Amino acid sequence: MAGRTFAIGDIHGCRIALDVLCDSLGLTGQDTFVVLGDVVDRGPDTRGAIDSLLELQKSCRLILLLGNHEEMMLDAYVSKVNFHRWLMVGGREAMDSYEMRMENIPDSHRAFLKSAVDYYQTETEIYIHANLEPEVPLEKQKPRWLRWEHLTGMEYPHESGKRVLCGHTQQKSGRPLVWDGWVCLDTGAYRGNPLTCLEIETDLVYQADENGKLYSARPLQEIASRR
Ligand SMILES: [Mn+2]
Repeated sequence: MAGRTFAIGDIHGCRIALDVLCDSLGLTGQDTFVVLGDVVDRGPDTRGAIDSLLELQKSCRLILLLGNHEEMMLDAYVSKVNFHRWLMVGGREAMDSYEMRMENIPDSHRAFLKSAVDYYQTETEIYIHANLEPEVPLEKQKPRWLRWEHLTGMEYPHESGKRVLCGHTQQKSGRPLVWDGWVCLDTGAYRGNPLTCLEIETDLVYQADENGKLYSARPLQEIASRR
């Protein structure tokens, strides 16, 4: 049996939703699980979310993209100014899960964040955290676009013709946003919305929330909001 491919939107410390979702998927060594970035910050349990992904890494092929929040967390090691800036934009909640001490962050967690990549692609899809310039080849994209630039929902399809999967631009509706050549899977899990995962081969959407509720799988075209 050929493996499945999943992309999951911004987790932001929602460990319970992540665990419920992943348990329901039954991932195996054949499957690829693409984490679109922003695993850390804002939500209740950054430490737990990273632990869960480290565990998941043992049972499937896990690809972690670098989100702007992972970037800020790694930069927090570099200077006090960075550290305090990060605390104000969600880092405080992350640090709470480590009892507010950088020394409590396990080396394995830091190494995991450092292993994150800028993008991932297949024959048919491109996976990024935030956004990209549609006319620029993936290899030449600027880090600022890939990690920080918000979507307008009116971007053109990428020049490669591949479908772009991304997170970062929070969909307060709790539904993925879809338009020509694009899918955004950041559904704002940390603010009470469901966490969203898409199975690429079937376009089925899987969702769970931080209360532990698992939603039934639904076709992307049914559940998505559109531009
Ligand atoms: Mn982000």
